Amino acid sequence: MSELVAELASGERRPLARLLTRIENGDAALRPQLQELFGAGRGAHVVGITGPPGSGKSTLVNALIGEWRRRGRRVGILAVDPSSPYTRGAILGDRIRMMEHAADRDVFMRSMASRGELGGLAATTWIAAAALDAAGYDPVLIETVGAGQSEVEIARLAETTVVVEVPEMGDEVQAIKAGLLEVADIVAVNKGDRPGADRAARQLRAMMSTAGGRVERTPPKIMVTTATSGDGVAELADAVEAHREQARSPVAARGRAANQVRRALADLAATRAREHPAWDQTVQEVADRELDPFTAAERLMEGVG
Ligand SMILES: Nc1nc2c(ncn2[C@@H]2O[C@H](COP(=O)(O)OP(=O)(O)OP(=O)(O)O)[C@@H](O)[C@H]2O)c(=O)[nH]1
Ligand SMILES: [Mg+2]
Repeated sequence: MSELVAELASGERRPLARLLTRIENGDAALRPQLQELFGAGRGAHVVGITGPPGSGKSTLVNALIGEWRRRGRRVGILAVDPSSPYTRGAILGDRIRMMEHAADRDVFMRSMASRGELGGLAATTWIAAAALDAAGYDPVLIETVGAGQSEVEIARLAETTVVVEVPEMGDEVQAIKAGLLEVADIVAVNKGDRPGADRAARQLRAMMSTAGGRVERTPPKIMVTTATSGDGVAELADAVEAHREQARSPVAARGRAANQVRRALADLAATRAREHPAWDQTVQEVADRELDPFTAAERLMEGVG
């Protein structure tokens, strides 16, 4: 066993924190160790928590941590912020909300921002999840702030994805349906203490059961939670655990693996193309409309294998 894996297995926090910093910084020296890092995984359940800003994701994560601690689990949390300089405040807020568990040695919380030049935030996140797994945390929760494309992508990497919504969805529903709900395994209609939560849940259920083009997918489970009081949180934890087996079916595992390889391939190709001696020249030719972007990409792919 290498030093890296042995350190993680020791259960000490400092080596894990150091490793996460290296992952976040895209430290190229880590690349040869990734095989070993992934091999050291203990099979943690990786759970994505996503949804629109302010829907209560962090509050719900905090409540879920409490629930899983009562069940004797060690919980790892990655709070991922794709637009970090912009939402520093949100992350600070997350920290404060999860402060309740700050002194708990069996809870490891870390905020991740996009800094790495090697691999995008999605890749960085799943490598970080592998590190938490190797360190013995299970489940590993990934909270993503916001509701854009990068969040959807990060959600796709998780084995189980919980989308946190609020009752007052109104006309947004159609727009949201196209994006986030597509990746949801479970939808938590949070702020269940507000009027209309049960109605919103019923509407979602009706909508999801008639949504076309998703025959190969089981419709998501729709639940109502109140993160602030804890109502529905144990049921949500149960639903997440129940989904674990489904997430590990050969078909689901293969789909996830394909996404990961595709993502890694795109990152790798982009990085290598930027190192290509013809990069500057080629980009300029595209800017000058002498070359189309596809031919340019093909040129830059030559000899990068
Ligand atoms: N009434 C009510 N308020 C809630 C509930 N859950 C969360 N909130 C409140 O909603 C606000 C936003 O909660 P957060 O947990 O920060 O939401 P978030 O989705 O993590 O927000 P971002 O990370 O900024 O996207 C806070 O003021 C919470 O106290 C709930 O179940 N009921
Ligand atoms: Mg949050």
